[in-house]
Amino acid sequence: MNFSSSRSRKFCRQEMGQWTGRWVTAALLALLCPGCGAADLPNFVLLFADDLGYGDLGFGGHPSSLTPNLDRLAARGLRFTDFYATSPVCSPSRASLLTGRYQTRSGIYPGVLYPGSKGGLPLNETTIAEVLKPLGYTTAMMGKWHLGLGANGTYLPTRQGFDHYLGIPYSHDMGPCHNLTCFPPDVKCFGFCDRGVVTVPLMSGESILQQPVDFINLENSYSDFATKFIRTAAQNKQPFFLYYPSHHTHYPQFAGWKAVGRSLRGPFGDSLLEFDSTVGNILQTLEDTGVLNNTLIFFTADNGPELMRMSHGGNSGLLKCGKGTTYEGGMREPAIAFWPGVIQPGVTHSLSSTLDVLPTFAKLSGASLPKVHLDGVDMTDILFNHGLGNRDAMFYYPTDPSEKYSVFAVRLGKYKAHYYTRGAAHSDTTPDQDCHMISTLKQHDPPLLFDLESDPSENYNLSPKDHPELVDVLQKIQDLKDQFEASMVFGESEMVKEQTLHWSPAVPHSALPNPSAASVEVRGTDHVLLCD
Ligand SMILES: [Ca+2]
Repeated sequence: MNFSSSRSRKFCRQEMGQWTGRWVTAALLALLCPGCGAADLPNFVLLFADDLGYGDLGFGGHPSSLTPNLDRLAARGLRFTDFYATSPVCSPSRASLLTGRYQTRSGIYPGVLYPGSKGGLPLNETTIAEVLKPLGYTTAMMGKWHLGLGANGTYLPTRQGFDHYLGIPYSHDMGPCHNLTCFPPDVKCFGFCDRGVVTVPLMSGESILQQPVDFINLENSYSDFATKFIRTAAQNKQPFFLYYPSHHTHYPQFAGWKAVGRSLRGPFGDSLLEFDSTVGNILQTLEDTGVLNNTLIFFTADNGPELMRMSHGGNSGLLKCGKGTTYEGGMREPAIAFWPGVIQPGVTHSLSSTLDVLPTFAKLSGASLPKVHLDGVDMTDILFNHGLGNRDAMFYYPTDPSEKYSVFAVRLGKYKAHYYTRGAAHSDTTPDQDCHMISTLKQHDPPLLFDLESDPSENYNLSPKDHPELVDVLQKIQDLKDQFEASMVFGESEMVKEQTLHWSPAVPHSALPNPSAASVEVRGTDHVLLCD
């Protein structure tokens, strides 16, 4: 696991290590060590699981999940106990991860984008890939985009700073799946996916490679794509950013030959294992190419488990409810930062969020921050000093944020105040009826208040009547909420724009459930996007 084959670079690193006794930013390194060029900029691998709960992983205590590679990252990296996504559903959570801004600013609300959505993440939003590109990074993404498709691929990853893309541009249940094979040899996908739309495509860049996608071999394709990308970047001594938002473990689960039947947990466990195997392949490739010690790997997930799928959904562990809700189970996620020799193994209880990834990568690379209102803060104090970090509060938006209701809950330190609560269909079927769709919107005045350190399950409301000492806490939270709301400028909603099936990726008519659903133009073996 050589840091670099260059003796001068090793010398520079050793000198810097002696000088600081710990990590320094790449920008500072470049300033003090002119011999260390672009190849010394850190690489970034961002792993983003889908609908994965706080209790789903082996290191999180799940008894039958099999995640040896994520467990390895957790054991040798820094594990976050108090890490949050910004939304309990997919698209808005992804918008915040890639921009460092709440989804309300970029207009990725309410709900999620669909194959026929006209809107997408606005091109004037700056993604992590676009932050890194000016420094000479090569960038790639594989997996689930879900930030829009648009006319002629207007909103695809290739238009948002990613040099290379292989993946499904939205959720893999957003197309008919009842006749598709999700597990070998020929186990059909469980349940019903969306109908009345085209089958789900696999895209390379802005062209369609397959439609419908071949679920059995999809993960192999991703692993090969990652291997090739990392090897090429390492050979060219070019810093890189690989973003892998996985389709696993969103419904319907799928897996290939190497994972099917191998976990004790059934389809969800096999799907999770297959994702884990790609994590292992990425780790091995980083090691084989000699760049592992110059690469930060960050892992987390977009939102909590879809409990309505029962054993085919995930598990939020001791947290209340799951996907679709602003209870902890909807938005609090497992997270790991792994950088051997640089980030010391351990556990941090510091409050952190997907919002903080962009500012952190920018700090580590010396990149300029976008000149917009960022909601994320730099996590380097947490990563390198195991410090408290710079985040004081977390604001919980529901799936349908509005200026009228604003945030449903606020976390300040160990306290969380719920101003509104509501169940969700995504979290139906659990014994706790608060999670269910029948639990309609309820306002709380004074807010429900929970101490998440002594009561992470949000069981015991601390009423100010019984706890007068907490009146000040509630006031501080209210002040923060007022301040946050004053800073919030809602972007125009991208979701309410017109939806037309003609915006969907085109496919050969023979592959369509309804041949009139899309038009097609074939060039060689690729099918291109057409919009009427
Ligand atoms: Ca999701």
